[in-house]
Amino acid sequence: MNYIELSKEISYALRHAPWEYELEINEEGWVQVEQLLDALHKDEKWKKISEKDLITMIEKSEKKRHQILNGKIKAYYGHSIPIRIVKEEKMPPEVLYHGTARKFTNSIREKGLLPQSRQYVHLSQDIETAYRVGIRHDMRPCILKIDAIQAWKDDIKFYYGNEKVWLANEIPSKYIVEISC
Ligand code: HQG
Repeated sequence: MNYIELSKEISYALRHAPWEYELEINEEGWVQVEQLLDALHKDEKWKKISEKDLITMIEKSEKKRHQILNGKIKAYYGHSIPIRIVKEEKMPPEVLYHGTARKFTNSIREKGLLPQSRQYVHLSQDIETAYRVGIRHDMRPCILKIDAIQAWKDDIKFYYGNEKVWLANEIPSKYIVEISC
């Protein structure tokens, strides 16, 4: 079983295209596991997939991307679908990080961090996580340091993704206190 490929397909379905799989997704991003399995079974490749495989996929993943609870599955973050996924508002840690490409930094300095094609800006709990996010865009990524607690005190809302990932609607540039490339 190729769990990485399975995880990518499930992320695609839950974050970006539930309608392609005829999934009913609720406002927190939950989908019935049975519905997802039925959709996957239509593909020869995933014909034998069971809920147990989904659980193994989650256990084996190097990142916490999906959760299964009470017969439902959701993606913790990353959504781009038009229906707004409601996330839990939470006080952020003092500092958060964001890894990005060198070519984006001028625009980010000017406009702040914007969600672009996703519903939320994605922030990282630590520098190492931010580096891994950034390297997807640039082999020598830039790490932005965000004064999250000041932003929060100024009424910018933060939402919990998982223990490494925080979300925000946007981060105005005045809270980006350091950019190291
Ligand atoms: C950039 C993956 C120009 C932003 C990751 C980023 C993460 C701007 C890119 C999660 C900008 C969007 C999300 C502005 C932001 N001007 N560029 N004003 N504001 N940007 O992929 O945060 O492995 O949509 O810096 O690890 O890179 O899939 O977001 O470079 O956790 O589970 O616009 O997805 O998780 O890129 O990644 P993305 P992201 P998975």
